[in-house]
Amino acid sequence: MYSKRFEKETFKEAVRENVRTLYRKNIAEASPQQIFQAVSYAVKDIIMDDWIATQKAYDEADAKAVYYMSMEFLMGRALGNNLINMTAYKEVKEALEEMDIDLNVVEDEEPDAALGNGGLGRLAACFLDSLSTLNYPAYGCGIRYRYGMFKQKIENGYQVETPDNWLKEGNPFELRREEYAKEVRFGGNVHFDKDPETGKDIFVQENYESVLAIPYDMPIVGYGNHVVNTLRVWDAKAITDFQLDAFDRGDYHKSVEQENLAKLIVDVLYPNDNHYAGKELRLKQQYFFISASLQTMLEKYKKKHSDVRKLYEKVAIQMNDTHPTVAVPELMRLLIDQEGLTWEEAWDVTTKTCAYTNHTIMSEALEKWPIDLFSRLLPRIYQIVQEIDRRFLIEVRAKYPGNEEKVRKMAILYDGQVRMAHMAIIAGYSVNGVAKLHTEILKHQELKDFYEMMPEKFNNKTNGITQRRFLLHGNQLLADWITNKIGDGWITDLAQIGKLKAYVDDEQARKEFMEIKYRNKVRLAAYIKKHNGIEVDPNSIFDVQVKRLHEYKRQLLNIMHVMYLYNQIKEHPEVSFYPRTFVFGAKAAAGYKRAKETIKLINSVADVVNNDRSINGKLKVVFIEDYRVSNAELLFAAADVSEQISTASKEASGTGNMKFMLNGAPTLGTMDGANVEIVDEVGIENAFIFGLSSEEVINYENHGGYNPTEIYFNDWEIKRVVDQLMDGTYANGNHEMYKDLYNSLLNTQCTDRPDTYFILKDFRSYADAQKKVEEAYKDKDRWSKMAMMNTASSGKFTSDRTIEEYVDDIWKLKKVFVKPVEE
Ligand code: 26W
Repeated sequence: MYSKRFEKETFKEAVRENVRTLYRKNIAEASPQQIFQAVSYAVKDIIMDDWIATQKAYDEADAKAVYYMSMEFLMGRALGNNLINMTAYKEVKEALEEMDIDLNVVEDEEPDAALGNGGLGRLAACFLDSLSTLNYPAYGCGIRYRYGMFKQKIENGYQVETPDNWLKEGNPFELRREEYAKEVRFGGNVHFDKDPETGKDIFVQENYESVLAIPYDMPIVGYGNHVVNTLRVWDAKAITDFQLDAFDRGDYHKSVEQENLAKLIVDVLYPNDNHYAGKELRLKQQYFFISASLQTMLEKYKKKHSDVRKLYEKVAIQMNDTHPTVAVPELMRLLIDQEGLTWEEAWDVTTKTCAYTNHTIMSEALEKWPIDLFSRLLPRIYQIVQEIDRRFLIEVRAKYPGNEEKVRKMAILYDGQVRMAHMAIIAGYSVNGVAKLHTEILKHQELKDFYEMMPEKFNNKTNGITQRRFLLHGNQLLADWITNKIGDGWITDLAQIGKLKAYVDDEQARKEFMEIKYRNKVRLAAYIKKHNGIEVDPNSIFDVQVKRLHEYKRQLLNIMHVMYLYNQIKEHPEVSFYPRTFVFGAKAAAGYKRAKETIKLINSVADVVNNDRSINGKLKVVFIEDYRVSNAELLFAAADVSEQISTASKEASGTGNMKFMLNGAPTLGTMDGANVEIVDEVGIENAFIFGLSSEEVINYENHGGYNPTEIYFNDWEIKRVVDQLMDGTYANGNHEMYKDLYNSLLNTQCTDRPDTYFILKDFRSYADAQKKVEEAYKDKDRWSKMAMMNTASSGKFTSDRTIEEYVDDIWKLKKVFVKPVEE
């Protein structure tokens, strides 16, 4: 039982009362959405005591806290997860059943909070879950986008984006906190002056535009420990006439301008993943939430402490990729201009407070702001960046005398641009990659110069995922079964899942394990039937690739292999073939042409294959529309095979790979990102590994690429598939539809190298690995052992482990315990 107040009857009464006061209805009259709202308000009410108690405990302990700064928090739905972490899920389910309400239906009424694109945003969400569960004081700081990640519709095989109006019905879990609003200033000019009162030198910003930042708080409930941390996301509002300086009062133009800026600034999440577009509004978003968050952090610190020079004793700031890096100069500004510290004092504080995580080596993802834009928008911040750069380059020249090449390579300001990654590394006291391989590539390739100059900053923190959402909530059948076998310790200590290894040779246990997989496949099959109108056979192999659509993730390799299998089945119907269902789910950035073409290709192949009666349903292809956290939970639970087929070296870590593993799906993948560590844990015999190694890829890249035409002309089956992109087979006779994809593989007319992602190069080895998957699956005993070994070996990949490492090596936090409120 969660707390004394959590009596079933009291809860039921609260739901009834909420329906009555919110909608003037009774339960029978209320719509499912109204029930969702009423239930959620009742749940929030119960959370509230612990939320207050937690913040009070932090205050009393005066504990150090981490501020996790992120442009993205891909939270998904809150209701089910909150109930899980309150350890009240089953009781609430029962209570609602007694009122004739199905909790699953209620949960489905909640829109996903999709304030993120993919891996980086979901990682932030898993981290918050772990921080609360592990009793660490933490604040997530981000933006309350009016529109989150777009909704994806598939029309005639094409992706169509529609706005994600997730706040339409109101968000029952958030708290608007108008009284903690902060002003953020953009543009204008700065001049140097003397303070009329103190006579000290000061910087005065004039003719700026102001926006008011309004915080909304969302509770982050820890598992069974009464800790509730806060995710604070900022909304923007114009400064009203009343709040304008006397000088500006009644300036109509100015107030309209400010109104417009405010509306725009938090309007929408940029839906680019791993692609920097250099939009001015994005820089505004970054400065907006960083300035508001840092002002709040400082104010909170100063309530208890008078010496801001010791800020780092109570605060760690983690920058989730370069997106929040403007935190470095903004903290300097606050410390110097507002708190009166010297440059040296402020630099000492900043460089002991800020730490940076790198999530990608894709060069097109690097944030480099044009200096003219940056300095116009943030004039005072730009001055500070210049000074950071000037002082850093003195150090570089001292260390490498006469080496101006080094200076060019390492400077923050170069070639008319502000290089945010360089600033993050120079100012951060820690720089971490997100999987072992990724960190090694950072140290020895991408960030080599920085590693040589400051090796002590570099460290690895292999990513993780929360088993509370991705097993306990997403796969309740398996969760119960595991608890039955080994107890429930795994929920907060995933290493214990290793105890399942004792059952791998137990035939009965394996039968039960596979029976649960089957039931989850039936659940997914029903979802597919409902959403796609396609019948899939739960006895077929469910082979799943779900992740953002990107060339380096190679969905194209997967679908071309499906085309290859289809050719073989058509040609040799007599050859035995184990039925296979290929499931895809992926959003493409709206302007990413090749990615969108790939979605169309997948859907076209699906149309042809699914409607070809001659193949007896041996092959099915399904594209899951609008892949997001909520349907991801169903997909992981139901997968037999986890497709993790990125070009080696390109996927920093991957976290979907871990979610599949946890749910008992062996990895079919390259030696990339965290796949390497998955193989370390589960054993190479329990995975299907193929393709070039990262060294081989990097070596080719350093020597002008490779020649795909050779493969094309020497492997007729590959040639046939490539030609089918151009012969209209999957385009109703249209020869142009996939021309761009075809060209990306073979054509050197395009200025870049052909097949930069080594699709043809890895094709044969992928097809061979796929053949091995089929062989392994046919052997039920062998497969069930493999599947179970994956679940049993997934202990390392909990975000609880990752967070403990961040705490030990970077943040240095202490646990704070919260006493439950008794009545
Ligand atoms: C500026 C545009 C932009 C937007 C998002 C650039 C880069 C990003 C992210 C860094 C992309 C991302 O989500 N990266 C993923 O981060 C995960 C968490 O660490 C890793 O598991 C994935 O491998 C990595 O692709």
